[in-house]
Formats: sequence, structure tokens, C-alpha cells
Amino acid sequence: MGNISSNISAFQSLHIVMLGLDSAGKTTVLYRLKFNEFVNTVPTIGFNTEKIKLSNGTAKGISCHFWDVGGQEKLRPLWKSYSRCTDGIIYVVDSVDVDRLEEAKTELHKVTKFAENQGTPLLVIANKQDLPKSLPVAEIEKQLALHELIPATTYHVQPACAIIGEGLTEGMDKLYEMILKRRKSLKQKKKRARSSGCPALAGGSHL
Ligand code: G3D
Ligand code: MG
Repeated sequence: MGNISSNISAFQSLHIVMLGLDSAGKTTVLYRLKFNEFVNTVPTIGFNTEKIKLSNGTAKGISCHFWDVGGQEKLRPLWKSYSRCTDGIIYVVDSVDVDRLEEAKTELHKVTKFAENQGTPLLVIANKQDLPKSLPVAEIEKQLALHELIPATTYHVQPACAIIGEGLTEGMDKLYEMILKRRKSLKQKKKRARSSGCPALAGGSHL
């Protein structure tokens, strides 16, 4: 973790997109992170966006620009453009909505396959863990077939309850850690490409 805090100054603002089926709890997560309290939501038509300075955990002080995109079927075609060139993807899942887990899986796999998203760190929030019939993290991981995501995808599954904010600090810390690791490895790749005299391989990243 020492490495992580020493890198904080290297970041101006992280660009993070929040996706997931409608009613999974994305907007509740967003406002919980912003105000540190529960905010009653209405279904998102389009998107919500907030600049938030994280106030807890190892990522404390890091500024994030969040895009919370509506999850209704008719809005999902927007996911591709909102997730392009982000530093991280948060995918929120309703851990009780067993009937729609297959749909959640299909949509998630689609997003991670977009060329621009390959390798973007993924935080899956297994939300609504306060509810009695919520599936445990291992089951969510299995049902979403996370092990079948393209190999470049690093991910973490975080159990959470967005209403009281439980699990969100841990989740953001993990996401931040994955983002830092990715930046470091992309930088090293670029350096190697430059020293091997292959400038074509050295360019082209947004990092
Ligand atoms: P969305 O933005 O993904 O569409 P919302 O989802 O944030 O609008 O949340 C949808 C509903 O789920 C809301 O309830 C919200 O209060 C509820 N919710 C969000 N997170 C949790 C959680 O961790 N636990 C529980 N029990 N409920 C949660 P309403 O009743 O307004 O539809
Ligand atoms: Mg919403």
C-alpha cells in the first residue's frame, strides 16, 4: 500500500464509469460516495455525473469523475461510448435479483469486449447484501462467469450495501489499486517498446 499512496500525486482525476442493469443501485452508490449519506433515487433517464474526492481508505483524497449511466435496456447502447477510455469500470449488480443475473452477465461481457475497454480494471459491486436472500460473492462471481472475461481484464468483486455505504471504501481502494497497477504496466510496456526501437508500440494509450 506504501506504493499506492506515494503515487497519489500522479493523478489529477480518475475517469470512472458506473454500469449495471436498472435498479441495481448505481445512483445510490454514486450519491453515497458523494454525500456520505443515503439519497433517495429516481430511475436514471440518461446519466448522472459527479466529481467526487474520495474521503476514506487508501484512495482518500483521490478525485474521481464518475459517470452513472442509466441501465434500462433502451439506454444500454450508450454504455459503449461512456465506457470508452475510462480508467475504471464499476459494474453494480443486485445480489437478490437472481432472475436477471444472466442478463447482467451478458451485458457485462459485452462491455468488457469493446476494444477500447480491453484491460480496463473492473470493480463488480455485489450490492444489496443487507437483504436476506442476497447471493454471496462467490455465487455472483460464478453466475457472472467472471473467469471467462477476456484475460486482460483485472477485476474484484466487492460485497456491499449502498444504502449504508458498507463495502464501498474497500471496493474503491481495490479499484484504485488495479488502476495504479495497470498504469505502471502500460508505462513499462511503452518504455520497453521505445528502447526496442518500435515507436508504433510505444504510442496510442490514454494513460
Ligand atoms: P440504479 O441507479 O442502478 O437504477 P438505484 O438503482 O440507485 O436507483 O436503486 C434502485 C433501488 O434499489 C432503490 O430503491 C434503492 O434505494 C435500492 N437500493 C440501492 N442500494 C441498495 C442496497 O444496498 N440495499 C437495498 N436494500 N436497497 C438498495 P427504490 O425503492 O427507490 O426503488
Ligand atoms: Mg440510476
